[in-house]
Amino acid sequence: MVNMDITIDKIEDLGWDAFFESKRTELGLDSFSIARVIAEHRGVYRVKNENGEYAAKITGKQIFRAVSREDYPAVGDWVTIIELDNKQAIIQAILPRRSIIKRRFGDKNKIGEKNDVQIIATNIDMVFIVQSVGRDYNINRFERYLAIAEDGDIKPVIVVNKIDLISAEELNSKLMEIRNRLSNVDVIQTSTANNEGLDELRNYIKKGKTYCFLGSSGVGKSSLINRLLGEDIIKTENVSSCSDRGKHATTNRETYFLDNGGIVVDNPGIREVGITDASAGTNSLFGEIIALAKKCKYADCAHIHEPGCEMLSALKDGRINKDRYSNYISLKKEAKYYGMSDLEKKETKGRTEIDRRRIGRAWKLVEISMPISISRRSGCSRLA
Ligand SMILES: Nc1nc2c(ncn2[C@@H]2O[C@H](COP(=O)(O)OP(=O)(O)OP(=O)(O)O)[C@@H](O)[C@H]2O)c(=O)[nH]1
Ligand SMILES: [Mg+2]
Ligand SMILES: [Zn+2]
Repeated sequence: MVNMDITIDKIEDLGWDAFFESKRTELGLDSFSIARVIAEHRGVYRVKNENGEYAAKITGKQIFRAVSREDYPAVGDWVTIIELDNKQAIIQAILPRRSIIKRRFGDKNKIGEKNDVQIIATNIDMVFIVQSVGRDYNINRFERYLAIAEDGDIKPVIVVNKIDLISAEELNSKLMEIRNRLSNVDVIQTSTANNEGLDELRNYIKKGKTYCFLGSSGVGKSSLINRLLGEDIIKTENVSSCSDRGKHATTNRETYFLDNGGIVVDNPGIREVGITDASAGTNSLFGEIIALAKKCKYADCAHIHEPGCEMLSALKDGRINKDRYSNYISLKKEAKYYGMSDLEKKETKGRTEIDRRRIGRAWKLVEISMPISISRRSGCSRLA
């Protein structure tokens, strides 16, 4: 694997610090070897410490005891291991996480159908949220990623990439739109084609800290990391010329070590940025909207059609931005479902259960016909 030959002298070079040291001591795990999960592929974790890298697994007993996805190790985790022969190891325990980036995936329109949580990475200090200025660019998507970052208590930085593809005027209007909508976030503009903004990106990266690149497929996450590495270590793939979508060149989460001591996690492109219980995130992300919500005369107002709703009147007279409002409402709806108690979830599920049974057959047909619609999409018949 790519980073195999990178040896580290001390565990601090992998991001270990006083926080994890104290957790380890608190849990009485001082006598066990520790390592960091740097990659995952189908239930096998690659873990690394000052003695090298190991292919590690968890025990059947741990799988049996796992209640949710969060009980499994994830890339970025600190774990205690038992070293075996041939650079194999068994993961014994996961140390408490300092931060966690997770998303919900599944069909957000079909409440109760499938709402799985995926852990993207843990113990991340800063997240770079990347979009390319191409046709797939969407400012709402930044807001979704920001909600995920805030929920994980991780500082986000917006990276607008491929700026070589548009004119200075177009770029300025995009940046202005970002500044108007997302005023408290750092924004950098980059191009791996002409190296613009790469020094600025590099300046964010500090020794012993861990960074994560998030964004859709094809936006240039791996290309940016290659620039930081100083050579093309990670495989990249051209985007489809007609749809402007990436081809999912990166398939596994993988950690890279930069010369300046920074630790960087590359991620596969994310298809759908479903938020989990990001209500905390949405609360500070939409500060001015929340303030209006508090002024609303109905305590349980949904701010969608209630007559006399303060938010709707602000929307009408232009005190709040229409796009921000609609993104807020849709994120809130998602977060609300996620924040429901188990009982509420069951009730909602019960309602959809009947519908699901009724459309059971149609459901199967949809699954079977999927590859056709995918191949149609990549065949770009739209533009032919
Ligand atoms: N014009 C231009 N092309 C770029 C830039 N950055 C990346 N690309 C190209 O965009 C394509 C996709 O880049 P990747 O780095 O593979 O994108 P990714 O985000 O890692 O995609 P996945 O691994 O599929 O999630 C490649 O052909 C890159 O050469 C840029 O700044 N400008
Ligand atoms: Mg990639
Ligand atoms: Zn209201």
